[in-house]
Amino acid sequence: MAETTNVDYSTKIPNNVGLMDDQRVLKALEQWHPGYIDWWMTMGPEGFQTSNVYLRTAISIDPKGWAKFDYVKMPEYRWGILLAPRLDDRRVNFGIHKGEQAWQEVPGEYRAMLRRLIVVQGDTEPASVEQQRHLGKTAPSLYDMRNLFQVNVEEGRHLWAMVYLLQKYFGKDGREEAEGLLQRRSGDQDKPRMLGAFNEQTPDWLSFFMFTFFTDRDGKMQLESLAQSGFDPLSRTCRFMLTEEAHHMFVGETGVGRAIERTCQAMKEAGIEDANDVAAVRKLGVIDLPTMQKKANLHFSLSLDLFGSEVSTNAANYYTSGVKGRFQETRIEDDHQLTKATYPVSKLIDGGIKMVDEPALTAINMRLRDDYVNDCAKGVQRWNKVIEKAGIDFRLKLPHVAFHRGIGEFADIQASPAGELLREADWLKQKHQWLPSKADGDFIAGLMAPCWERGKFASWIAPPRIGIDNKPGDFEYVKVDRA
Ligand code: BYC
Repeated sequence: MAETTNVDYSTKIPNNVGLMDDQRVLKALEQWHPGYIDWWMTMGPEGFQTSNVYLRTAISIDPKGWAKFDYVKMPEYRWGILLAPRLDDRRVNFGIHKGEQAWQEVPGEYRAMLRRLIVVQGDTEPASVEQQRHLGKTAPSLYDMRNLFQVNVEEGRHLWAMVYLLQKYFGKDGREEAEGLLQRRSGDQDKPRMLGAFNEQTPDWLSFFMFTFFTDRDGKMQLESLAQSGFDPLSRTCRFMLTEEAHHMFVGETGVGRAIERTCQAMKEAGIEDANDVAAVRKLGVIDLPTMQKKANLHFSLSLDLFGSEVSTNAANYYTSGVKGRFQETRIEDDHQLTKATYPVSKLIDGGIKMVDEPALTAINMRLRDDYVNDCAKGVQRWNKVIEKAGIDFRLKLPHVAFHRGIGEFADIQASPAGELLREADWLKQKHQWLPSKADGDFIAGLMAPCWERGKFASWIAPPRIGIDNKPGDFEYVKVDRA
């Protein structure tokens, strides 16, 4: 079966890449499969592997009807390999190869670079499943539990997507890398996941929602950039992943939005006007807005680190070679080679933060980060609308890009959320005003009581406006197997 819009379910691994006719890759993937299932059973959602979950599965790559919803036990989810349709006469759209036919095979000189990018991308997918594996037990509703598991199975599918590319295009080293992706573990001392944010914990549901809002949005930006790649199979893979990614950010944005809505509602009912009266608000069994701000500060800053250094020769090389582009590359009006262009970069100069023009090529990471910050800011505005509508005098704000950074220009300094540079001692004195403290974490943990009755929601979160797949409010999204 050749590459099609519909997915072939006759092989063990559903796909639209003609695996039946590609026995070498089919065998390699079938050999990788048991290790993957083993990983899923040990590192996937803990305690829910035998429950029936109302999940969407990709059955086509037709944008109008690509998924179907049904009850599935997660280990039986059909993780498939799906690439967006091949575009007629697609070209390399940037860099020194601009205008050439897009590559259907890996160019020898870019092999190491492409492999590295695919492995880094692949590594984040299982990492996030590992980070979230305990959350099912404290789900604030069956609706939220289902969304968590949907995100998890799709991250699993995204791992498959990268493993397919490794197995098909990178021979022996591809196979070794595919194994490595099942060996590393989030937060492990000896074999950690590759990028910083993916070794942090996701201890509670507010963190999960912040993660899917902020960190999955980095995923969106990176996938958009890789979707521009001159290496066509990578581009097509990322284009299809982006369809699924949209739901993950929806889960994050509406999750935080619903927590905010519930807090504002409880404050109004109790007649509390001062959002900063944390003790009074917490007594209502909801999460106070200042704590939400701290969580946002944490997840935003960790996610900024995922863009690498502001000035990066790696990024310039990826771009010049045509392997990784900019966000919405083809919509940008310039020469798409950037040999003479500059881009303003925020830098630390003479003890202050200043904007400096750098060659646009080396500033590719900075530009993508700017696009990301703008995208985040729009979501924060939507959260603020909820607070404003409730008539509460409080607004959430993204912290300065220099705040709490571990990678890049600001990794070695400390700055306040307003971007004011601080001495170490002042930072240590004040950091718990800006980042969640142990006490904040304990308070949130105390609220994380499971709420698994159909149509019911935990005290701290409002119900969604509409159900998944238009299901009614009391729909049993997960049939929890308590055996
Ligand atoms: N942690 O030149 P530099 C997602 C390393 S999320 C640790 O500044 P470059 C998802 C870097 O590797 C999206 N190390 O950076 C979300 C390099 O090491 P080497 C994932 C880091 O290379 C939620 C050195 O520092 N996809 O999909 O321009 C749930 C200097 O690097 C970090 C991608 O990231 C870090 N944060 O850019 C599930 C796309 N940052 O080479 C999924 C693929 C940098 O000297 N990756 N380093 O040993 C890339 O495009 C690039 O590798 C990066 C780094 C943007 C990550």
